[in-house]
Amino acid sequence: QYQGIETGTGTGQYNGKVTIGTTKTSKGYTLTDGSRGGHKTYDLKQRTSGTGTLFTNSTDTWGNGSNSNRQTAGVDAHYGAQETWDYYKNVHGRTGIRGDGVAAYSRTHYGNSYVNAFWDDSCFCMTYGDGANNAQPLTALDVAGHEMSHGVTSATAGLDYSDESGGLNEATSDIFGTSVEFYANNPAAPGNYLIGEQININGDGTPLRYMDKPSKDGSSADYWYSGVGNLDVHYSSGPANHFFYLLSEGSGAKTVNGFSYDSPTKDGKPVPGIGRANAEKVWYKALTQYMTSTTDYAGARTATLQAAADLFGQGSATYNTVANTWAAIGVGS
Ligand code: ASN
Ligand code: ZN
Repeated sequence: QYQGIETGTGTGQYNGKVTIGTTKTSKGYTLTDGSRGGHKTYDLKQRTSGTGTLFTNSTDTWGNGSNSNRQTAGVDAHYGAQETWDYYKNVHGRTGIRGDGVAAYSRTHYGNSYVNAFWDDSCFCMTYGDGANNAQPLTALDVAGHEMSHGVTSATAGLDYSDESGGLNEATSDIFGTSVEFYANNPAAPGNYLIGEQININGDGTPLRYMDKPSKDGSSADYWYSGVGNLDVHYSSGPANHFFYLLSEGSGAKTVNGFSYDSPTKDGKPVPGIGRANAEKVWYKALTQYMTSTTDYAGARTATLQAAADLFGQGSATYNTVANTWAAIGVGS
C-alpha cells in the first residue's frame, strides 16, 4: 500500500477551503508536509508544554471552519507555515527558516483561551493559543507568517528583542507576515497592511496593528524619536512598519486590494513608493546581509540603502526613494 507525500484538503477558520501538504501512512493521513521539509502540525490539547499530538485523520480532508473542530486550527496553522515556506523559497530563494531545507513545526490549542502566538528558538517551533473563549485561535495567515519570520530573523540578523533592535525585529515579522498574506492570494484572507485583522482580538473588529499609520492602535509610534526604543517592541516597531508601508505604496490616501489607507509623513512632504515587491526585496536583503543583533533605526536606514544600492544602483530613483522614505518617518535627513 502506497505511503508518502499527499495533497489534502482542509477548511480553516480564517483561510477557508485550502489545499495542504500531508502524508499518507499505513494508518491514515497526518499533517506532515513532505514537500516543505516535513513541517508537522500538532494538537497541544490545551497543555502548555510538550510537543503535543500530531494531527492524524482517516481521510485526507481536514477541519470544518470552526474551532470546535480541533483540526480547524491545525489547518490554518499548517497552511500558514506552507505559504510562509513557499514565500521565502519562491520570492527570496530561501529554503526554510535557516536556508537549510529543514522545517520548523507548529503547535496549536496551547493553553486555555490563550490570546497570543509565539515563536521559540529553543524548540524551533511556533505555537498558537485558541484566543477568546477558545473560539478565535491566533492562527490567522499574517500571524503565522509573523511568527515563522521571527525564526528567519533569529537565523540571520539576530536582532536583539529589546530597544530599537527589538522594534526592528517585530517590524520584520509584521513586514513578512503581511508579505506572506499578499503572496498567498487567498480570497478568504486577502492581503493588506493590517496585522491580525481576522482575529477580532480587540472585540470591536479592529486589527492588532496598522502599518500605514501605526498610532491608530493607540500605542505605536508613527515616527522615530530619541527614546522610541523604550517602548514595548510591538510599539517601537511602528516607525519601521510605517516605513515599509510608505516605501511600498507611497503616502496619502490609497485603496489596495479593497483596503483603504491614509499614510502621513513626518514633514508632510509626499513620498511615492517603489511597489511592495521591491520594498520586500530591500528589507529582506538588508535583514539577511547587513543588519546585526544591535542594528538600530539609523543602522536599518544604512542597511536598506546598502541593499537598495545592490539591487537598484546607488543614486538610482529607487535608491533615492528609500532615503526619502526614511526621512518621512524621521530617520536621517
Ligand atoms: N505574538 C507575540 C510576537 O510574536 C509574542 C511575543 O510577544 N513575543 O511578537
Ligand atoms: Zn512578534
